[in-house]
Amino acid sequence: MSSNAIPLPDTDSLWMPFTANRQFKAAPRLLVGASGMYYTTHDGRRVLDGSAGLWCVNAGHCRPEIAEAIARQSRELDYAPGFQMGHPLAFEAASRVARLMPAGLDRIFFTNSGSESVDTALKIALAYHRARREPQRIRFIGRERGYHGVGFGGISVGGIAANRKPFTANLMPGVDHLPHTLNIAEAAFSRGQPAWGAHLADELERLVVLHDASTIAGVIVEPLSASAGVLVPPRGYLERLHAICARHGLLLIFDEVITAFGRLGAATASEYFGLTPDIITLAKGINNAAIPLGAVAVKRVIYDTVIDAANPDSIELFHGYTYSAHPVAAAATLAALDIYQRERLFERANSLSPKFEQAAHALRNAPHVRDIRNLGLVAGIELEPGPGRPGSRAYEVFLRCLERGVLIRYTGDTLAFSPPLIVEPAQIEQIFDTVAETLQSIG
Ligand code: PXG
Repeated sequence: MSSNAIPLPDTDSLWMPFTANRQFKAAPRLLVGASGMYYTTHDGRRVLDGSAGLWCVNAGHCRPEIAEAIARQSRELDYAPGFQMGHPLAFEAASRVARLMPAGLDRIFFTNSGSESVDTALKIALAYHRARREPQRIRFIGRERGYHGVGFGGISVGGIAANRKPFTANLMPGVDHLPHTLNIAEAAFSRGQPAWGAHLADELERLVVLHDASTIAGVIVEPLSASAGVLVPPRGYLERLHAICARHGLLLIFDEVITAFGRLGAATASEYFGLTPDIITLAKGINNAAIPLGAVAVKRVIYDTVIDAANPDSIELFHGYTYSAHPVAAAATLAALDIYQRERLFERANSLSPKFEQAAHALRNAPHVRDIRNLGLVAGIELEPGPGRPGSRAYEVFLRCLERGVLIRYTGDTLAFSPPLIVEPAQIEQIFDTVAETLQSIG
């Protein structure tokens, strides 16, 4: 421990999320500061952030403009009720977010997280079909290995077995799943979108036959599935899903909690792929993760249909959160979107992505590497499972990289990379060189 180490707090009371609590508390790893591309650890070390926090700090850490906007707003109007009252920044933030969405998705509902955005999107889909007098459209189609947060709606349409298993008896009814698109035998080491796998979208057609289109409300997928190990959509796959949804009147929901706000080099993955879904879920990068906020962008026709179905003086959608469009979160959003625009960070991500791809794939022959997948400023390196439990080797790599000054993520046996969009080419090298050295060093 260096001389500027900070004493460790008592760790007993906190029940940590998605963490092996006993393992962590036996050897805590604390972050106490951040700036730009770097974190500072409790023992005074600077660590390069290879994961943008949890895929969310797209403009880099502790941006003064965002901090000032938050401070100013906290002094001026700390909180305003969002039910039957409004405040200007809520409307301004909605307009600004809408401008970044594909044409037509210009109605914005604010939440506080990605999980809430997903549950909100599912409710809006159901409300829409009710409003257009097809209330029997109640089913949703998700996808294996999909991650849509941790609400009951999200884990029901999600396809990560561990997140569902303890709750299987309580999941939302009427959900079916598409197969996931990862096939290492067919598509190992694909650069960008794999050529193999578009036909997997036709499974949706099969599910439509099975359940009948008239019972299905919508389909929800991550355009690029991040949390379950960086699953890049095969070329043509999303286009086919889109066409099948359109043919049968199913709402297509893109969960862009990770992919929106520049991760793939465009404002949204929808824009990147040239597709317009019906609903997009947002969070994380929406305000550079400076304060919790999520949002759902919907096509105007969906909003109009739900609104027009109610009496003019009635609440149209019985849904919302105490903190929907919290003034401080809205102020942070405006400041973050200004930075994205001023610094052209989405374009920057786009122009860095060939370099990022090349640096990731340079590890192709490193020990234990089974597959490498990438798109935009996202990469996944899947390792051969270690001799211990699944994920034990990836955990060891994560720990050793942290010791070497680079923070990465891992999920199962896959290492995941998603640096802030301000990353410099030399830092991209540093991230992957550190992983390469680490892989050489472990047994
Ligand atoms: N949808 C998607 C696509 C996500 O990636 C959520 C919904 C839920 O968001 P909230 O804000 O409720 O957590 C997410 C969250 C990881 C990791 O390392 C990914 C997420 C969260 C934490 C860790 O893969 N994604």
